[in-house]
Amino acid sequence: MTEEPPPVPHYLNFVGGRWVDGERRQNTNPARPGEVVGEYALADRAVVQEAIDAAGHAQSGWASAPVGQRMEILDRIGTTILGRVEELAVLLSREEGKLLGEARAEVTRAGQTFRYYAHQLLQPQGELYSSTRERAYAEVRRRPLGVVGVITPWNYPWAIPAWKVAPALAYGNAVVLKPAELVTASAGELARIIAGSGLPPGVFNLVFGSGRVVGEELLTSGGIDGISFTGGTATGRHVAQQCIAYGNKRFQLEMGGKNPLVVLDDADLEVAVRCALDGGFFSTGQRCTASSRLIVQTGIHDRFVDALAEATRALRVGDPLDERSQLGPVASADQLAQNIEYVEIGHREGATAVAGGRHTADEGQFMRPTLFVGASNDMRLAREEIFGPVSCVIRVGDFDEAVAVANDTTFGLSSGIITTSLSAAERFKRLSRSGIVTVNLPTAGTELHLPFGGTGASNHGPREQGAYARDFYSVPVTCYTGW
Ligand code: TXE
Repeated sequence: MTEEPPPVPHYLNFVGGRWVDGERRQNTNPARPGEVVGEYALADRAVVQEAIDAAGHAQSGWASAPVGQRMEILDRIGTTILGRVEELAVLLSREEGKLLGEARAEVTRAGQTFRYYAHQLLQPQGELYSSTRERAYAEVRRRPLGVVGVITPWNYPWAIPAWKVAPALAYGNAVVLKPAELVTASAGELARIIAGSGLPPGVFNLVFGSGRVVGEELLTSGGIDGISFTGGTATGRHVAQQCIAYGNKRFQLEMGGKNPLVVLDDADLEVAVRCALDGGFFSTGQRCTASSRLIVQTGIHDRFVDALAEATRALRVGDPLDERSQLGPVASADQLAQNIEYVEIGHREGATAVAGGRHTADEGQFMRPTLFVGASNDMRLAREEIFGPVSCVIRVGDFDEAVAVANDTTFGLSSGIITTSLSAAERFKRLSRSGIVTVNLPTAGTELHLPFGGTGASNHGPREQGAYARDFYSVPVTCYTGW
């Protein structure tokens, strides 16, 4: 049995079914610096190891629990989240700066994800084959991966942990979750809900702390069988190296993007502007699927730039809890500094800001969305992930040039095209090198039942979400049977 969690706003580590205290840190509201959202307890290396050991002890019992019980628990977690959307969305908004509407959608998605994986357990779990030998057959079964370390970023504190933890639990694994330090209240609430779901102690564990201490312990511990990571590309590369060096762990990496949105001459201008605005600036540009490169054909270029610049300037930046706001604050001071630096780089590289531009001190942690024109694809502005509300327009002559520029990136997460030509849309789906392709829709905005992931520097390992998630969280076992 688990103990009662402490009252809000103190969030503790959850280890082997117990709440474990540690050195306390505070978590503040990016929209109102100084307002404390919650306090969380840091785990040290010993606590992390305790969590890994607890997971190791609990995993096989959980894997052999009746499917009905596993379904019921996952369903209960999802239903509890869905019953508390409003309250959890306000907390998420205060903690990360997300607009309340976006926060509601995200928390809802997390609840639905747990329920989705509850029902995935009723899908076929293997395949039956004939054998080339006489009086024999073969089957491919699935065995859980084991103990999974889940390392998550700050930009989707509910959706990303949910789409990793839910399939991990569904397929019989035990989990140690390490969330980003900016969003510990959301993770703490998720842990409380899981703690009250009837999940056996040790199957799910939560440890708070830095990547350098807590994350590193997960990467190097012999008790971890696999790591599922979402975050920056440089960190992802390090995760890969450590996983190989320490026990050849399985790893799955979802990293950055520099996603192109192509606008052809035949595009519906209104659709193009709506998609560029959403993909580039909504969620303050803090989405790995954000479209920060707008690749626009000459014939529509000037009309598109004029309309988009006007729409960008009209966006209301403000308190994320105010339903009239369209853009909230930047999630952290570090991220804001990075965004400001990239705007300066854009100016230095010779691009022209037609909306937004230089940041002023009185704007606090809020930033006006910035649209650059006259960019070329070799500028840093067009090559490096900014992760803020900064887009740049690159002018191209025709479809072939647009595709070449779109594909000229080390990343490959998402790409989009705005066109009324069925033929152009079809050719783009075939020629784009990214893992997600959209037509007349923003490059951001994925659905939980479909695979999510990229190519190149955006991804390593099997896809996340949907039925594809099973490929990471389980190991195929080929069985031959003679009779
Ligand atoms: O990410 P980090 P940060 C990109 C975006 C952003 C940049 C940095 O460009 O500006 O990354 O953001 C943990 N061992 N994205 O600093 O550091 C860390 O504690 C183990 C894109 O937030 O990659 C956190 O839990 N773990 C991205 C997680 O890794 C370590 C979303 C991600 O942190 C670790 C977020 C280590 N040595 C940022 N170091 C997306 N693709 O959506 C850090 N971590």
